[in-house]
Amino acid sequence: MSATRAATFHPELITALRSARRVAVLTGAGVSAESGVPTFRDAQTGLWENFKPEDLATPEAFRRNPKLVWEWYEWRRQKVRSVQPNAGHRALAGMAKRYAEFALITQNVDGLHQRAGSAGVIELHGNITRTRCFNENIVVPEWTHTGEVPPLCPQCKGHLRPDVVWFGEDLPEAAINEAKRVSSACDLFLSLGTSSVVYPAAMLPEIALRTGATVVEINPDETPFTPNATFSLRAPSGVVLPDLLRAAGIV
Ligand code: BJW
Repeated sequence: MSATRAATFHPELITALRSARRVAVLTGAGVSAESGVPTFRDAQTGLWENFKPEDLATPEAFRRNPKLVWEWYEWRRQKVRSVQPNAGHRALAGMAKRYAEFALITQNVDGLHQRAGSAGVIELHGNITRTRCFNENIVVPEWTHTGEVPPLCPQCKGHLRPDVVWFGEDLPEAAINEAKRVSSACDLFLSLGTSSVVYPAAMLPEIALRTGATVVEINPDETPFTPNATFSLRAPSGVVLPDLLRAAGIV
């Protein structure tokens, strides 16, 4: 079966996977889609169909209506808790073991890479399972459940919020610096399941290209980055990534 599949991939792509020494991977919401997590721009279903993500994932939206924003994240937290990592997440965890230098950068806030066994994941946009104080900007692991929505910070009594990065907010400095470093030092870069429209994450494959890496995009749909990719595989990552790695003899 692998031999048949191998024929479907460009031989230079297989060679790039086999000869790479330093690999960087950027993932987006599409990688979790096959687990049943709605992608960011498809997330407006059910209760949330009347809201645009840009009206919910901003500090202004939280100031305007903290209850609405908290409840949107609570809905998403419950969704994430109810799903499992998929074959794409597991393929990346396996891939890490085969390269001397391997960095997994994610825009996802769902923690599914870690649950699939990936270590040292660079989280650019935070993690939905953590909570922080909106005023003090510190992670708050526990609070008293008084029924208040959003719950209140035990220290300052201000609102708690998810520990994620909203539009207009800075990314965690260590995470974005490390992401830029590994993107400029790699010889193979994979861009998986991202619409490539949100910056600064969208600049990472461009950095990798500029520094001479082979850049592979996997996405069922075309993105603004597609014309620049060295190879573009138009398919779901949970199917094509395991196939590709098997064809190259990586996993
Ligand atoms: C599959 C699939 C399958 C489906 N297999 N694939 C430079 C130029 C222009 C604007 C800016 C700029 N620099 C900064 C900005 C402003 C802004 C920005 O980028 N705006 C753009 C929208 C224009 N960026 C920021 O504000 C960032 N902060 C910042 O830069 O601070 C300094 C600064 C501020 C202001 C001005 C200038 C500088 C912060 C960005 C934070 C993003 N936060 C979010 C929310 C996180 C919390 C949460 O989850 O609620 O992060 S927004 C949302 O988008 C989320 C995602 O991580 C992110 C990326 O989305 P992603 O992952 O690509 O998902 P989708 O849904 O868009 O796409 C899914 C893809 O999967 C699709 O392509 C499908 O086809 C595909 N797919 N099934 C593979 N099975």
